[in-house]
Amino acid sequence: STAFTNILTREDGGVGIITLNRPKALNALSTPLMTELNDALAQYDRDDGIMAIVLTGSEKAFAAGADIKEMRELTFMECYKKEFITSWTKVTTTRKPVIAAVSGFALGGGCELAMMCDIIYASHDAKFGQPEINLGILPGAGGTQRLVRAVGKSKAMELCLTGDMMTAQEALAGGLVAKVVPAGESTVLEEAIKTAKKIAKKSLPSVMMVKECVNKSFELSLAEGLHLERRFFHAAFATQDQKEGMGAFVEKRKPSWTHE
Ligand code: CO8
Repeated sequence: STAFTNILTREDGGVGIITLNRPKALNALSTPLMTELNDALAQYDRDDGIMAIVLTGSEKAFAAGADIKEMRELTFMECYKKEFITSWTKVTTTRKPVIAAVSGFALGGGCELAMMCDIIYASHDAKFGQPEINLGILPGAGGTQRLVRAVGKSKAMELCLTGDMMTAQEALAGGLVAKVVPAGESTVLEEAIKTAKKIAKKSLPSVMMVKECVNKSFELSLAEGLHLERRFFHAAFATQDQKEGMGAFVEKRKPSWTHE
């Protein structure tokens, strides 16, 4: 497997774990880091031994945003011609589920990267925000779009216009995160891995179909979304895992998935 310098990867029980690893820069998202992240995600998506992915950072920062030192001197023409950050979206096209385990700062592009994931778990001291306004710019990868869908217009406007941070508890109340892990025995990363392992034990085709349908709910009308879901539901009856899953239930045994 590829040697990475800005991220760490390891595998555990069918779960691929990617750790953003630029601790001195609070995991600022640079072009080299995002290129490695894209590659690691693509590798796990192709790997038959991996059923789910966890993306995390350090205790102090999931990621404090795009790398301001890299962006400082960028011109419009460079951004435009080179399509700056346009390819930083591999998380959104990864077909296996991706869980973000957020500890510390998830700011700017860090918050946006977490929002590209399918589930966000936050530690009790996680902080989310879109501070781009303080740099004379605006969010560039979903801060004005995904955040609105997650927490509603008023809270998203407040965050994007003031640059203020939101606590893990506020993020939970707003529906941005699925769980806040309190200080104590287990870390947010451990909780995310536990959930990823639970998902890794399901039939992968149904996992992927669920993910595709839920994500399409953001793009489609209700009628179109329900139609897509119904067609996938029909298609699930073409899988071996449907026969196995229902057979196992009726025969009162555990299913043994072939993922086909
Ligand atoms: N870029 C580059 N370096 C950073 C960044 C960053 N975003 N954030 C922190 N660092 C560096 C600091 O420069 C510092 O480096 P050094 O030791 O060399 O001075 C080191 O990390 C530690 O940071 P601080 O000393 O500032 O640590 P504090 O604990 O005092 O403060 C904060 C932590 C509050 C998180 C603070 O670092 C901060 O405000 N960071 C910037 C946050 C920010 O503005 N983020 C938005 C960036 S713009 C953006 O993300 C555009 C989105 C593009 C889309 C991306 C798609 C995925």
